[in-house]
Amino acid sequence: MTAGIHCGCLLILCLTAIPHSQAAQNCLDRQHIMTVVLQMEKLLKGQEIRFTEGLRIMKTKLAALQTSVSKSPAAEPYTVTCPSLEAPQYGRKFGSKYFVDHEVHFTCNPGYQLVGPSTRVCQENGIWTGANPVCKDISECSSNPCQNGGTCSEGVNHYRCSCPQNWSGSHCQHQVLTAPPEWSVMNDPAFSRKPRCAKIDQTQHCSCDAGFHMSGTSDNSICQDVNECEVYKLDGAPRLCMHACVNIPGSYRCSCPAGYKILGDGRSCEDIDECLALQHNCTRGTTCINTGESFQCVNPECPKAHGNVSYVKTSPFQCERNPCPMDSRSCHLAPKTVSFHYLSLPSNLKTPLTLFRMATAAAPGRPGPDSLRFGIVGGNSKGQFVMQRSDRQTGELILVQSLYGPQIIEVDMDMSEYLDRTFQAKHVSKVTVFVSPNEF
Ligand SMILES: [Ca+2]
Ligand SMILES: [Ca+2]
Repeated sequence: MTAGIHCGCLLILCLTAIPHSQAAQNCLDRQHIMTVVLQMEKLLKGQEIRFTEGLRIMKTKLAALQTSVSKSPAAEPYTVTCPSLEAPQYGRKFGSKYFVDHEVHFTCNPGYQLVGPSTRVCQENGIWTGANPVCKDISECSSNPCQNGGTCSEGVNHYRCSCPQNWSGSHCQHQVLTAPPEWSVMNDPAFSRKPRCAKIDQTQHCSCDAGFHMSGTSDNSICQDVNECEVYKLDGAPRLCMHACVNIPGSYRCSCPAGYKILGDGRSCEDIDECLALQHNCTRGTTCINTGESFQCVNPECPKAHGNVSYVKTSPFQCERNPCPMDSRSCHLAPKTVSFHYLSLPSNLKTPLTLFRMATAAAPGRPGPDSLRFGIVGGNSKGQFVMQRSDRQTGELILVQSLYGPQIIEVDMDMSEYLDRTFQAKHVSKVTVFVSPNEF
């Protein structure tokens, strides 16, 4: 269009530039101008055609543009979206809008672990941030929780260690023989030792001295004293000590009560015979009697004289009646001899048990009695003893109930002699039983 206007102006200039007076002068000049005008007209015509063609093309393009615009969904503005996302296998997806700046979140089912981003954001370019996450089975064993060669087995939300021989615990952390038992001495440094450890084939091997057992974990083991006294208190175990057991680090020892000594076997107790060892303080005139735990100083007295009956001491443990007047029956019926006997017994003896025998003997030159009668005639016993005849000339004092010390029991026995059914004489034995509090 601009070219056309430019050409029109050029034509007018040409025409006005020619004066009328000179036109007549030269017909050739006129001819020349006409040629130019024709050429100009031709040029203009060409310009017009091209201009018209350009307009037509432009109109067509505008019409096509108008058609395309009118056919598109003009109601909604143009928006960018991201492609839809799927929930991961064994997991869930939260969020269903896929426009710019919207977020989608991901989680996994129990027992599974999310690998990848938990959130993806739709970007302006229609692409999600990050990559799609996946839910992976949580490997409980991945941290190698089983120690000492244990085998880890996966479960849902847990694992289990299968321990090799001699190891136990949820992580195979205890040596089977050394898991701390109830009777181990804990929390006392004097009863603990460090184990001796050595590495063999990448594995730590530790051991304890005799009398100690290992406890704790394999990484942090300690040797604890075995309380032998407690171990042997368990049912069915042999008794370790006759009396008391004293636990010591790495071992034990037996102790005995005062008045007893320990024997060579290290466990048995024996009463100290203070009388034999001259460890007593009995005064002159008294006699030392050894008892369990201690001793007694005794000086038995003869029965007091009454009426025409009187006694004389013929030995430290024997009294004899003085001769009776011929006509005194009561004197003849009184015990002819009174003897004293002392027994030391432990507690809880098994019964029945014969403790004492009483016998008669024929004196030289005169016949012995042909019949004997025995009985318990005094003392403080309460049915624990019986007296019975064991043979023609002997009676026995039998313990029929267990005794428990400390206590002193006196039993007075008598033995009556008969000849031809006629009473001859009576003898009394006074037995004093010292019962020790111990059963040994
Ligand atoms: Ca011990
Ligand atoms: Ca003693």
